[in-house]
Amino acid sequence: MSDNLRSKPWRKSEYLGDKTTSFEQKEVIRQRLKDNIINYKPLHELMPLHHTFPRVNILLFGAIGSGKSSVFNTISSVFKGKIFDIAPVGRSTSSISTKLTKFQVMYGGIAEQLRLTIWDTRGIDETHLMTSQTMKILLEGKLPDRYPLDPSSEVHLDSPGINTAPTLCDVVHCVSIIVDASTIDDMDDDIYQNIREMQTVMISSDVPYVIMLTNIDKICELTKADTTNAYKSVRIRDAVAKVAKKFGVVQTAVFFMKCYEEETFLDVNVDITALLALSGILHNCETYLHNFYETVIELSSAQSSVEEDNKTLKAEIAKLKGKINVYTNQYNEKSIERTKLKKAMEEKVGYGEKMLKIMEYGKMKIQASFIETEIVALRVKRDRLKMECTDLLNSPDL
Ligand SMILES: Nc1nc2c(ncn2[C@@H]2O[C@H](COP(=O)(O)OP(=O)(O)O)[C@@H](O)[C@H]2O)c(=O)[nH]1
Ligand SMILES: [Mg+2]
Repeated sequence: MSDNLRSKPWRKSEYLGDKTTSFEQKEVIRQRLKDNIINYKPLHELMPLHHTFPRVNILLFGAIGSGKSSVFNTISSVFKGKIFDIAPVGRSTSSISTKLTKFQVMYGGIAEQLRLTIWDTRGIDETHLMTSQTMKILLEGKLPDRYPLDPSSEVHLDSPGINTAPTLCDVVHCVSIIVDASTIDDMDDDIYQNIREMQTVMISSDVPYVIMLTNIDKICELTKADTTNAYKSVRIRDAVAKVAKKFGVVQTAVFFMKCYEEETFLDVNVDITALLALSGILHNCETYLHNFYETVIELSSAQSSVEEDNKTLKAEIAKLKGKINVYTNQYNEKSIERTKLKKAMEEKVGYGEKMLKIMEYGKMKIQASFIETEIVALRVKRDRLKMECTDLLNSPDL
């Protein structure tokens, strides 16, 4: 395969234009892509006002060593703004992550989380292929975080921690099948057949899946030098075409990224490529939720209305505070006026005019106290909502 770049990207992206992008422009693109995902709310455009579905669940599935944990670590690093390895990454053929781990992606400090969860699994090898039953249970969201997952052995549904009544919030909304781009041709046949078999389980469970190519830096020097070159690289284009054919998917269902392995600093090109791939996965999660629209609405309302109402109340309070400032100023002006009037009265100047001013002042005073009452009522309402929020956050269902 030839190693060269096309003059125009073989895959169009609204972010990466045809022309060479400067470093400064790339910084802006990275921020825009990050902001889009930070502000991502599942099925947001189709939600009634104040409704939010909590988060989407993305399962990483593939052979041991294909780069599943690295995919999570890379995404996590992008949002942390520094290299951040949470999921253990193994260099040997036997994976070190044996438990199903449900990772939250944090951004801008420990308290903020993206509305997505990434599920990392141990992965499969020749002697530990996944059974259809295990995949089905996994997709149904019955297995808790930290469940010791041996893909080849049976899951006992009476084991502790099993969620026997999962809702649409608990299920997998998209599977990302991780494939090492440098070993597409050398993939063990048992592993390949197992992934194909699992694809049929995903189809019968209505869960969309995509292919995620890792190690793209290993098959293209130009991509190694600048990861966004992957969009113009003939080698990456050919690898995408090959893997799409191998797994029976359309080429647009194949995404790719270079994972951080030994770097100590972030690279804007690695970040952009990873963010574009994650955006593609989120798009597939949206498709899933769209198919279960009614249930999504049902599950969204209860949790979010309190949160949204609280925000609205805060905005109302801020507005009222502004109003009260205006009234206070007017009140003070009137007080000064009153003092002057009193003085004028004492000096026995035009009695009718003074009376009018005094009445105006009284009106302002009533208005101000009315606003005060409104503020107190809103505070009570807000505090009640805050308590409701706390109850909800502590509820075992969340
Ligand atoms: N050069 C390079 N190495 C990668 C990439 N993705 C993963 N690796 C390396 O591949 C090895 C296996 O990755 P790991 O995430 O542990 O695979 P897992 O078993 O599927 O979780 C590790 O040494 C990673 O650093 C990549 O995109 N480029
Ligand atoms: Mg791993």
